[in-house]
Amino acid sequence: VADPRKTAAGGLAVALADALNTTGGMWFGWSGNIVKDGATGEGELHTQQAGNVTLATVDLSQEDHDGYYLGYSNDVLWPVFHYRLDLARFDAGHIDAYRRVNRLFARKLMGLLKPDDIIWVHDYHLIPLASELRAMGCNNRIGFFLHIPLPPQLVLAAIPQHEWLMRALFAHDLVGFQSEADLLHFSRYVQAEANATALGNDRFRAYNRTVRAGAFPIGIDVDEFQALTRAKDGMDMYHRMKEEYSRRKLLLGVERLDYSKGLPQRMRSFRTLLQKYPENLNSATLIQIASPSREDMGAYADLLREMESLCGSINGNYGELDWMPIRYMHRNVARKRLPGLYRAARVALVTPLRDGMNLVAKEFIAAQDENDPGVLVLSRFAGAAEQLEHALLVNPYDIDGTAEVIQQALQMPLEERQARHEKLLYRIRRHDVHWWRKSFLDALAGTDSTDQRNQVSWRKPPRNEDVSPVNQG
Ligand code: ADQ
Repeated sequence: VADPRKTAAGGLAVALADALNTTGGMWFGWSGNIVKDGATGEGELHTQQAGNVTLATVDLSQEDHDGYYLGYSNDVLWPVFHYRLDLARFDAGHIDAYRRVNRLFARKLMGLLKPDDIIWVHDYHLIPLASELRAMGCNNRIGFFLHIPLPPQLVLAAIPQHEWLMRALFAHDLVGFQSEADLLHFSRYVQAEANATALGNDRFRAYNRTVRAGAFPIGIDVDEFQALTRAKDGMDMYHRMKEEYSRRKLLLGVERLDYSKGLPQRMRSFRTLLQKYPENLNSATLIQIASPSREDMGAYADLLREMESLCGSINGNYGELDWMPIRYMHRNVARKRLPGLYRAARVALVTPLRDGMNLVAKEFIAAQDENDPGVLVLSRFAGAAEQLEHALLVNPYDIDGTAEVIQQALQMPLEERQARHEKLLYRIRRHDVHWWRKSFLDALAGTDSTDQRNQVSWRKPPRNEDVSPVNQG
């Protein structure tokens, strides 16, 4: 739970705070604090007031944090939902913690609910929250939004508890995805695995319940981001970078250091660019900012080492006394300075291997000078590609192909840059974060399923001994 009064909280926190501020409401979730196992305070509910929004948070024990957050959420659901079965660790025990914490949250939340409250659940950490609430007799309207991709049926089916997870989605009245591709995966999964009936209007019937599902691509607050760009810190950053790189062409990548973001592939494409198009030597400079993320997990430590070694070798092989091809920074940039950096870049490289949406792509567009805009190179595997087809779309696995497109971006004439930027800006304005919030909440308000909320029997999740592949048959 982010404190919506702090501007550092960013786009999503701002959008949700807006929604809550207009009606008043409560933001419920993990406090971010871990208390020692068995210590008093474990699972204790804290509330504080932020304007007319109540922040209600629960602390987690070390064991619950490790099993629920690091274990099941980030070592099972995150890799599988990003198509990385090779990185998933289906260790027994994690599912128990995942269920235990969701049940703990449900219990704490249940005591705070009023009968006409609308509940909006966010993301993969909380898939079974609604079914736990329903089992406790909760009849409120509940919507769920998945911020990450939903993989195809056969990838999803690798999770030993896939059937239980997907059944839990049917405890909601509305389930929202980032893209049409995700919605299609949902529809195919439930029809193939749960014998669901598609009722039309994006409604599906399975497990004795009807759920509505839709694609609600998340956006950014374009006006807020443009105001940040024009503010002093943004402009200072912009001028500093413009001056520093006046004789060079600046390329930029910004993300969390995560294996879904395609960073090593991007570095290799940049290396190929320098090899194949030597006019970029001593000129093209890639600033790569990768903020630390989930550092206590093995796959992330491996990625950190790989990035350090790749950037070191590219700089060692191609660098000059007065020019380094890559400036790699393993840290955060202050949100108020980020737009200035985006605006100073000639090309943004947003090349995830898989991404639910990707807000960096949209922020980059919002921050550009429309008279002299930069070019967005975007992975076709980011959810954002469905809306932003006027970017230069790439397949990030294709190292040579991506290098060619980066060269095209660096060479793009002003007129074409302007024409593409105009279309992209139109898209991100039309589907901004306020549109996203309103369209989801309107769709949720329009669902009509009070009559069926109690009909389904919520099956217990499999216990450890039941989740081995042998028993899945
Ligand atoms: P993320 O995977 O975190 O989000 P993204 O959508 O790109 O990815 O959002 C990242 C946010 O953090 C942006 O606002 C960006 O400006 C900021 N940020 C990233 N790196 C930063 C850095 N080094 N310094 C400062 N700020 C940084 C998940 C899903 C996405 C989905 C979002 C929202 O994985 O696919 O778009 O949720 O639904």
